[in-house]
Amino acid sequence: MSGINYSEKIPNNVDLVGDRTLQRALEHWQPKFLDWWRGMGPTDFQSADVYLRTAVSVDSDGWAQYGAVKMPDYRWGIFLADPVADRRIGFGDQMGQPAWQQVPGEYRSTLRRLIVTQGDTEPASVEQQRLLGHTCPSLYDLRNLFQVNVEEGRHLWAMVYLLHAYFGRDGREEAEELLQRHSGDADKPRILTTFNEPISDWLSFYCFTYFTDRDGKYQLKSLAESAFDPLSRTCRFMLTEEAHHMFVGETGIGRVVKRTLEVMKELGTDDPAKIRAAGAVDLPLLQKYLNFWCSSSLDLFGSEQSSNSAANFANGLKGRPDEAQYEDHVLRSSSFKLSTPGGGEEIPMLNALNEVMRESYLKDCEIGLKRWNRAIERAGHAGLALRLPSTRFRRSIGAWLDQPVDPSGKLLERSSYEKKLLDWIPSESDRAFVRSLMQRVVEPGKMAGWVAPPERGINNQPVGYEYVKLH
Ligand code: BYC
Repeated sequence: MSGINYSEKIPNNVDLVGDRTLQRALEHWQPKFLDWWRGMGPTDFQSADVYLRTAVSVDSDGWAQYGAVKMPDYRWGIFLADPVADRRIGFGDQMGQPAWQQVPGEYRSTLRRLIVTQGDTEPASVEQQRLLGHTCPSLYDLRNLFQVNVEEGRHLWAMVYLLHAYFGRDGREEAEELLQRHSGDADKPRILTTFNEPISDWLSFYCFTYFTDRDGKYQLKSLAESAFDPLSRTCRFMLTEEAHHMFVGETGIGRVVKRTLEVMKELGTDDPAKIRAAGAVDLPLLQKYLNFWCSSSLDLFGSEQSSNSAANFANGLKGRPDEAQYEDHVLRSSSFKLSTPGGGEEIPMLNALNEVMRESYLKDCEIGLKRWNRAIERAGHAGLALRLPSTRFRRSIGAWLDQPVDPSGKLLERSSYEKKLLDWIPSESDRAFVRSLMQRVVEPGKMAGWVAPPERGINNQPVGYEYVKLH
């Protein structure tokens, strides 16, 4: 089961040939996906040879094969993790009953909505990043961008497979619409706000892969717990691909910090103006980017109090990430202390699951911060340590929506909040400065001046390997 059949038009490990109707429907969608990729995917690099990894099996070890591929020839396909024998529902009111191999009628529209929302983010991120290749800081980074992009394309395939295989005509229509909405489109935007924010510079790309892909990790982990077994299996394999995206974010920001510290040492100053004049990203500017992307990604967990999340959990559709780590899997008798602008409030735990998930997400976000701050402290600049903004800061959804709160979580007078906001998130001139740094570097082994080289290359290749051959 683990092996992937690459001899078919659509590589898969779900025995697609055994279901001719489904195969035909997906083969009908395939050229539309390729048209979308050519029109909305990375611009101008379609004929480049990119050193990409491709899944060869869904085993946890050794699933990837590396080689030069032109992106439109990437073998996008359908890969589900192996089934778990006699898998049972692990949470909610139906806990202990057999997992579902088909969609129960009563949950059909909710499950479809969850799958469509997940699916919508995947092509959205490719669209957000489509121009980045033109300003890549190195061939190593360019290759990582394209790896992330083709895998987001594959994640779209994963959701489209579920829609086609389990949701009939409605599912096929939703699959079409996934290619028709576009990031930032005034008439047909992507569903979740963060996926309509432009990513026009590499600092934003590193922050997006650090914070927003990590939301992906948490959402996929919670869907991997689902009683709907095909969803669980597809999310389990998607998570193995997702790990690289967060690696790109964490090491990317780490390399920016490293380079900035080198420049500070060379100049003997921490004066942001001098650091900028030397072509590097001062740490307060990086902090603004972290504030922007972290707060935007926090919204992706939904409201603190959510009857949707309560119903999804109780019905077995969506669990908590790593559900097995908890003792109580039903949550009918526990409560959660929620902090709101009006003070504290005790609410049923079932209704607080978005917040529970947001809290564990933030803990995970701290890991990179600790690493970057160690480097900052070692360089003797502990006072410039980076921080995560409070979950109350700049929220567009939930209890803290539109509240005048500073990044430390303190409520301010609205007028002073408005005056200070651009001290906390990038201003237009900050963004213009970052854009000015974005000069394309494509000589093998060369690196832009604002980011340090990575510690090692991809798949044991040297850092100076020609990861993308531009023709
Ligand atoms: N923007 O009860 P509420 C990834 C809507 S990232 C706009 O507060 P709920 C990736 C919500 O849909 C992971 N609308 O929240 C990363 C609902 O509308 P309806 C993506 C929002 O439902 C990088 C209403 O507000 N996966 O994979 O508990 C690159 C009330 O909702 C937002 C998923 O998100 C928002 N931020 O949870 C590539 C998993 N937040 O239904 C990929 C699937 C909420 O009343 N989605 N709303 O019309 C879900 O589990 C849930 O839909 C959400 C919201 C977590 C998003």
